[in-house]
Amino acid sequence: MILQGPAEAPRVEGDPSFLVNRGALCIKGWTSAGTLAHPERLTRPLVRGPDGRLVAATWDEALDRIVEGIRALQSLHGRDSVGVFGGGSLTNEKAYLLGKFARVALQTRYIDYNGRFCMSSAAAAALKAFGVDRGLPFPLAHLAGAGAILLAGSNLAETMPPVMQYLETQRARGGTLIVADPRRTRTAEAATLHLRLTPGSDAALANGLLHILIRDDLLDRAYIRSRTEGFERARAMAAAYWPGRVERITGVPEADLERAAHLLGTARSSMVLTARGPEQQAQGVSNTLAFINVALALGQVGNAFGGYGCLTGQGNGQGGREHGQKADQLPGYRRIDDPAARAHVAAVWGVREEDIPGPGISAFEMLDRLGPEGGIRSLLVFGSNPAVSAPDAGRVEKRLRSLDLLVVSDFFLSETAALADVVLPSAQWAEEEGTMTNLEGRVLLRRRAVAPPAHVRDDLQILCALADRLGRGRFFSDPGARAVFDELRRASAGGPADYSGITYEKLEARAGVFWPCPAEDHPGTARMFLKAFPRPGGRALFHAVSHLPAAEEPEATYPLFLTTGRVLAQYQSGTQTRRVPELTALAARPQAELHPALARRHGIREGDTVRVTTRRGRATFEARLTEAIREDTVFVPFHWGGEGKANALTNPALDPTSRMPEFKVCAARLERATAEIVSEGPAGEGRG
Ligand SMILES: Nc1nc2c(c(=O)[nH]1)N[C@H]1C(S)=C(S)[C@@H](COP(=O)(O)OP(=O)(O)OC[C@H]3O[C@@H](n4cnc5c(=O)[nH]c(N)nc54)[C@H](O)[C@@H]3O)O[C@H]1N2
Ligand SMILES: Nc1nc2c(c(=O)[nH]1)N[C@H]1C(S)=C(S)[C@@H](COP(=O)(O)OP(=O)(O)OC[C@H]3O[C@@H](n4cnc5c(=O)[nH]c(N)nc54)[C@H](O)[C@@H]3O)O[C@H]1N2
Ligand SMILES: [Mo]
Repeated sequence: MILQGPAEAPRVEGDPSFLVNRGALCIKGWTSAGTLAHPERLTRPLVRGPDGRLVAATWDEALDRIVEGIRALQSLHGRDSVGVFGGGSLTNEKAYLLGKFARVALQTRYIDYNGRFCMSSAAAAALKAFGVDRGLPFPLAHLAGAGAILLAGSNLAETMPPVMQYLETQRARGGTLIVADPRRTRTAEAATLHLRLTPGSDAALANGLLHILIRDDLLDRAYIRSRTEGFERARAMAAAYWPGRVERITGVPEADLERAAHLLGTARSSMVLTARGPEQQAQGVSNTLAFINVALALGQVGNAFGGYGCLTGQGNGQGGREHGQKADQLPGYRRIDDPAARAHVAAVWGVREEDIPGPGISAFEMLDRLGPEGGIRSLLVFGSNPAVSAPDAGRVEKRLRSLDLLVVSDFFLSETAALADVVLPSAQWAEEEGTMTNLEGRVLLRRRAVAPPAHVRDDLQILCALADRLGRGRFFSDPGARAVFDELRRASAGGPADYSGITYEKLEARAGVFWPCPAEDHPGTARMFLKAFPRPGGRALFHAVSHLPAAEEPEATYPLFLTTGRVLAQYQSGTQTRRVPELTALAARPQAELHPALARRHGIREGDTVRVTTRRGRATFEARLTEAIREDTVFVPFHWGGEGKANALTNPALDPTSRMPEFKVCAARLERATAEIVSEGPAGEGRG
């Protein structure tokens, strides 16, 4: 992206020479300057006064308040009484420094981040199957060369519009696209074949595809023999997923299943891509593994214009999951319980290995332990808005309110910041230098284009100032992003995500560098798995996966499936996009997508206010009638707080491995709301 014009009215344009998007931006990209000089921008620290209101304060007052609070809590309740919550929109430098801040300055084990709600299932599955997690192990542009693509639970026409150009080219070259989604999305409309599966039935669908590939001998047996292990167990499992049974579980007609398997099995190359649809489930890791099995059986992983990839969501959703803001992780994608990793990172940090805390707990588990009962009495939030985006958000909001000290760094007063004791105004994207690692594993340099408003600091400065006041300043000098990156390079050296050969100079000279890049004269690794997998023995591993029902299935009181996700013109918890007029003009209110037949049964017409209730809470939406959705399913976006907060409804059932919540499936009841019901009170208050 290129920013032009004076800081007051910068203009954002795509860069046609940039290899990832070839200049294409989505509407949120070209309106993104709207958040820079916005009238609601936070420009002073805010501190909660004795009367309970947030009032402007100096940086000294705000930082002192935080440090006094932390010291008091830690001396009374121990170091683990303070937790840290990060995000995948932070630069690599910030994510790295936040992890170090938690372990070295606060010396707490409790740190996790919003990527737990996003990438954790795909990450865990890729680690199990391939030994490493790099979202796309090949450049995005390779989609255009694929013979067949299976896109499972991704609506990239709305969530990553610039990618559509590659799918269009792929189709123009005779390629085919299969989309598995309970809704006929804009993405599904562009597909050769749409599999409109029942929410939560992905593992059955993938096993059904594997069954047909085996039955009809569409496998790559030489590849399976030479490059994989565990196939026999997966084959035995798939034997139980004959098409008729899979049709009963998934609702996908047998004929469509057969056609999908044959499109994949006979194409010149094939790709299987997953996104949050199958991943954000209590069976998210199994679902992803079942799709990986399909790509392995087709002999495609490591093949040109084929393979498996997950479509990472946030701007730095990849780098954000590599450098230590995850509870069990140290920089370079190292494990915090690995003695060698600890020793390496301790040496870079200049601390004793035994002083690095052990693993903490996952995002939702940590949020659920906030307050006196759970023992985490203070939380520092950098780059997330969990009051809106966490599952069972009513419960999470109660926990946030029970904290002794909540600190939020943000550039707007998000719903979470509005609950805080101290709010720190931070710089945003165009105002600071740093690196981001995109969905392809390509490390990119984000240049500073404009100066932040007066009195606003960036997160690196904030963390260093806090560390200094905590008496740990010698580990956190404030040398700026470039120096933090150089330290990150050393900390990542030799780890799975090795950045040691990447420098700012190299990033300035090129359109990014792919990791692993273990030496300065190394070109980076655009394509992975060409010859081997980073697993013992060098082979990829099949997993025998069975379909298990969703944690909560429809029954008499809650007879419908509820699923949640995104719309084009809003982003995440909406803190940024709900403030941009061009975007709110397109998506002003949260709408519930209902099939006309379902709406008729409930006496609901287009535009009516409807109430959706689950075991956790209720929320109200404007009805949008569409035949694109299954009759048994309601879809709501999660970009709003207040009465239209989708996460007042969602189920925090967690995947046993990734600890990913089940955002994509729960059981719900639908009613037409009367005016009285709408004005009854904030959503999520009524607990069913
Ligand atoms: N406009 C916009 N774009 C975004 C974002 C945004 O907030 N707004 N956020 C970014 C981020 S962080 C992310 S993670 C990505 C997410 O990108 P996507 O994964 O494309 O987005 P979602 O809308 O969450 O979910 C994708 C699809 O999963 C389907 N789905 C629901 N339940 C199931 C199921 O059980 N199985 C299957 N197979 N599919 C199911 C939904 O109908 C939906 O169409 O988008 C990124 N891009
Ligand atoms: N129901 C439901 N819930 C979901 C999902 C779903 O599909 N359904 N998807 C989940 C997914 S995939 C994700 S990624 C999460 C996202 O959920 P959140 O983490 O809540 O997402 P954002 O709205 O991006 O929140 C980022 C906040 O940090 C601020 N911010 C951005 N950049 C910076 C920075 O550099 N520094 C600081 N200090 N602040 C910054 C923004 O203004 C914003 O307030 O939501 C999850 N929740
Ligand atoms: Mo995400």
